[in-house]
Amino acid sequence: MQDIVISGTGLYTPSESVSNEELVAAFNAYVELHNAEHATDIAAGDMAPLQPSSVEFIEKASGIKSRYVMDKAGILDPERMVPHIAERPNEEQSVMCEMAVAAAQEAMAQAGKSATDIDAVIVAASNMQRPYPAMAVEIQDALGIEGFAFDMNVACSSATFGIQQARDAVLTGSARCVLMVNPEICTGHLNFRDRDSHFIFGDVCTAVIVERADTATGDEQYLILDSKLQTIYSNNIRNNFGFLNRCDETGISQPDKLFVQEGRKVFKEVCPAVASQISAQLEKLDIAPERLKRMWLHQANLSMNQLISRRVLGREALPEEAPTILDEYANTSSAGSVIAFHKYRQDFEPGDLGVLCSFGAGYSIGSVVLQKR
Ligand code: CO8
Repeated sequence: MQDIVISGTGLYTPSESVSNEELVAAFNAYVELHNAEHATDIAAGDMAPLQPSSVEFIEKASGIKSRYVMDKAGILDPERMVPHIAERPNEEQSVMCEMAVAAAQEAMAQAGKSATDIDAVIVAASNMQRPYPAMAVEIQDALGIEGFAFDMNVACSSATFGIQQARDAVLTGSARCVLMVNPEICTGHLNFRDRDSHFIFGDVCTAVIVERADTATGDEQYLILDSKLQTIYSNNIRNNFGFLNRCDETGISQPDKLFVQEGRKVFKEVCPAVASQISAQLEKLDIAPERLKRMWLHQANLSMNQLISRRVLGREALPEEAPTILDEYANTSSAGSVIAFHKYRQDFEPGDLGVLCSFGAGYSIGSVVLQKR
């Protein structure tokens, strides 16, 4: 079998960031407005008052301290609580394309690849800004890449599933080299009026170059030793937004048309499944857990990552063994584990091993075992 490598990664980070303090102040201003507006019903016991959010809760429950966003003003306006992202004319580059091009250019430069070296573009993300034409085709055109391009969605696991699709395309010879990008505008699908989830997500875009080892010329190459995907149906993370919404007016603008979850259940059900998948994969590859230098884990919740790494390693992981970026970026869905990989691998020596792993809605779990060449 051909050796396939990841030879470059790129990261686009929005310029604006929102701290927990800013987010909670906006949420609590909204709560005061809402409760004042419904004071009569609340006093009569016909409506429960909304409860304020808390910085301490957010940091303790999730490990998140801030998030990058495409538009801060709209999110922090208690009368709006939705980012302002203006529609653009069809002739203009769309916003997801713009962020993807920036991340892709960094990944291509790192891999030493030009547009003519790449045969396919995969856009793998939780939410596409439109159904068609595929975001991937617009991005392909913007970068001047020939060949084919398509979009795919496996929620938080989109990137690892995308890496496997890219690897398969290179293995079968349908592409020499694939660009896989993850534009995530999570704030567009986040209910900033929901106390349980308003703090969870941020915006970002990551990019990965996958190619045959014998064509790779970049300084940093990571051999894909194995890639394992798993899906298990669950309604505990769900978003019912879709093209059929207009066919039933009663559902329009209801909370289930944005991100909703049973966070506790997700935590309890997903962590053991992820740890078992990684452990079984390492056993199959005959890699003892102590040989793993790093786990670039999905960035949803700090305690989740501590639990998963503890189960895999059989002891507490050192911070550098399972690096955290969610404190600064929050949950960026599919991009989270790729951000961790992009930022925390400079100390890798040839032969060092790591696992890139994502998990989330579906449920979906993807784990890719990598070795530095
Ligand atoms: N401030 C103060 N108190 C709060 C707040 C708040 N903001 N929110 C809840 N509380 C209170 C609750 O009311 C509750 O009070 P009580 O005990 O009196 O009932 C108490 O705090 C505890 O609440 P929870 O049980 O909900 O709190 P947890 O400790 O479980 O923490 C978390 C909540 C952080 C959400 C945690 O459960 C978690 O992280 N779970 C895992 C979630 C996860 O990984 N989800 C993956 C989703 S991402 C994904 O798959 C991609 C989706 C696609 C992207 C979509 C883009 C938008």
